[in-house]
Amino acid sequence: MGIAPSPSCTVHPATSIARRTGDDMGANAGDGEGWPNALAKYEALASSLPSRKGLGSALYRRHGGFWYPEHLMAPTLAARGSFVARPSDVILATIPKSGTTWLKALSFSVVHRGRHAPGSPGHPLLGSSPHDLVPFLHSTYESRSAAVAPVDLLEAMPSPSPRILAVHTPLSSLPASVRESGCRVVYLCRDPKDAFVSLRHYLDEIKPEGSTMTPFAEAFELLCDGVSPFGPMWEHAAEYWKESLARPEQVMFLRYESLKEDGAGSVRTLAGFLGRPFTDDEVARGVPEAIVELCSMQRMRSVEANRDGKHGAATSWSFKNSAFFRKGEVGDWKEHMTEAMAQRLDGVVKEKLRGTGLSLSH
Ligand code: PPS
Repeated sequence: MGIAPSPSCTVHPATSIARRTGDDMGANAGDGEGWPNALAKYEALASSLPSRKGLGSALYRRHGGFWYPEHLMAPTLAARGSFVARPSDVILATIPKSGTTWLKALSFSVVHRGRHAPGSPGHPLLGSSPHDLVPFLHSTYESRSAAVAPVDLLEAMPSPSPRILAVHTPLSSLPASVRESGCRVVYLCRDPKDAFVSLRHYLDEIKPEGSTMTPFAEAFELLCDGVSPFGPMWEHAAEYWKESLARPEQVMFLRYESLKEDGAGSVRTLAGFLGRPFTDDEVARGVPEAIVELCSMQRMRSVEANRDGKHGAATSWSFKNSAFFRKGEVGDWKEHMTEAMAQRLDGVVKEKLRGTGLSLSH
């Protein structure tokens, strides 16, 4: 069992936590010889961690003060044990259902716009899922194949440079090299009520055949208790929020609702943070707006790879990419939660974030 991160901590504690918990045992977690033996060791460690029923059909494991879907615990620990970040890397961090897919598409378009103009018919986002263009770090570590060691896969990535990777991992459990390398981290949060409703729909859609979902009311209670994927969600956001204040050049804090409200403005801010500000000429040509349009729900939904393609085809949990695109609205929680539930969750989140200056409810 890991050490719970301190809510008031603004300094990245990953290195010291790794030493204390011993979950860096697979120094060779990524190399060919040690893999997948190292994964087996991480799986043994993961299965020894405290567990609890989750919000959908899967069990959660607790590590470092956060709850992880069971199948992602070992890959997350393995990534932490061996991933070596580069200064040029871009890491996108979210709690599930906060707009990860959208942020992946936007970041890819911004970073690679020199090579792929957002209006071009051959743009990669019109042929591939954002999740294939910007993989989750943990997905690389889910591979059981001895032939493809995660470190080699990650080293071979990408063409084109820089690497853009996504994580749901709490800041305090990221590989230490993320902070040490100085690479940029973009965090996207969303109103917890909408994220919860979105999560429930998603979990229901992707649940393995024959499995049953935790009832809605029970799942809501778990959420309010801090039990959610990579949650407590307020703690997850607070860690990144504090880091974005302490190290604004490395960590940027974004909101789903702001992206909806001012897409082009948000994309311009994102581009600046990523060291690729739009030129006056690009602004005059409407490039930020073109990126917003390319990554819009409507456009993304119409792409065949997003409609019929599969996510996680190489892993044990595979489902259709269409599960990542539902409504994409702000305030959809009103269709699924009572006012009393909303007030309860808002109250819990407000209380937990007291003194941080952060508010998550929209
Ligand atoms: S995941 O599984 O964590 O990667 O899911 P994530 O992408 O974070 O969240 C899915 C929700 O984001 C909505 N979505 C979008 N909103 C706006 N624009 C675009 N392009 C977009 N793409 C996905 C998606 O519909 C889910 O939200 P809900 O509320 O369920 O519609």
